[in-house]
Amino acid sequence: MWDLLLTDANLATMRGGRYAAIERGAIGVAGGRIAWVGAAAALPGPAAGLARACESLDGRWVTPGLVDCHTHLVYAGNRAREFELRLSGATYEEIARAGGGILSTVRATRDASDTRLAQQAARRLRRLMDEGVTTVEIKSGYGLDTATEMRMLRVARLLGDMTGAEVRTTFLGAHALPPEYAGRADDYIDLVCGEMLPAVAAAGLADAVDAFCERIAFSPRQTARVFDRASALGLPVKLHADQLSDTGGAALAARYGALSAEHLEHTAEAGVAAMAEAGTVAVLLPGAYYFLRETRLPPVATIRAHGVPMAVATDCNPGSSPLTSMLLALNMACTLFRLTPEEALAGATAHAARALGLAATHGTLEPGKVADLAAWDIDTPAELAYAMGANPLYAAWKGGVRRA
Ligand code: DI6
Ligand code: FE
Repeated sequence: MWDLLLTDANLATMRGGRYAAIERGAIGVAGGRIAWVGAAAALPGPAAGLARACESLDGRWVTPGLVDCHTHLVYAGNRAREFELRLSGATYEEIARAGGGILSTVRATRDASDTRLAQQAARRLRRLMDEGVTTVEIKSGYGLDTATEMRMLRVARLLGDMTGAEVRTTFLGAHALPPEYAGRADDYIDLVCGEMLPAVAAAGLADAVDAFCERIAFSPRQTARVFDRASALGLPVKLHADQLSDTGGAALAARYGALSAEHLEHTAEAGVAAMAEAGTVAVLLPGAYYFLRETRLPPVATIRAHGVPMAVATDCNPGSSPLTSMLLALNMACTLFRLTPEEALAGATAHAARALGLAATHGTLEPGKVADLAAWDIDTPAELAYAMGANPLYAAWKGGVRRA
């Protein structure tokens, strides 16, 4: 006897990163997992006898719950003033070098109470969930001292309890150089490796470790030191790679067997080939490309040609992508980066789960996987990427429990 049976649903199962659609399908849920998926005609008996609860979805589409695999959504304050400055000609890099940018958010975050941080972040997370997100990755990186980095990660974990979303946390201590270490980047990396990483690992606060490898942040050599320490502590790595310039970040990430390399606007073919070899997912962040008015596109055709799985995420953060809509990210992935709507949806489900190391349990509609589901008022799955500003979410389930 299943706990729940959804019938009269069209399913975009996203198996193998394709729609792999099943029309007139059904899904059985037991113990929070998907127990059965298939055409309703193939159900092993009359619906009423199979589950304690039965719900007809009247021909709506069901997809896996969306996975936003790259966000910085815990922070205080905002950067609307910086947005104005950029619109009158200042660049993101210039603002960062003048002590604004990420460091202005660091000041606001250090000053904010846990309660305030959690309230502001929960509002952003609920916006994502309103559009079918059931799993979200959240990075630290606006504390840049041990206490505040750990506070950010604790708040991120707390958000899971507050909202019912599944939260995966990433330690991003190497996001920017804090003012107290100005001119001493190697000393700061000593702190990240010698104090922050061991403390974060001992407290079990991070599922992965990230760094910003960029000329305004940390060099490949400094990034490698962080990755060596993370690997020694048994934590998987991922990297903000080649966003503003080609520092060889994608290849560096691949060398460490990274789960993912992200942004990639300036990645050359050799970096993509290394990712293919290592099984590293390419995480595309069209919101940041759009909001920074970038012109250099990530090498999508090359990524596709090498068979590297592409994920799509919001990069929700106050400076380069104040975006709380996965559906808009899907639209932008298509219009700006030329993904197909099918690739975009795979990037928000199957491949996003892979980017978080959750491929075995999340991201597709398959028996045995966690029953994270989204039901949509649409006629074709391509509509999810097509309609701008629409929200066709009808219902969402996290672990088989209805959330929206
Ligand atoms: N790249 C980004 O796009 C975000 N972090 C990063 O390393 C931006 C973070 C910010 O501007 O606050
Ligand atoms: Fe980011």
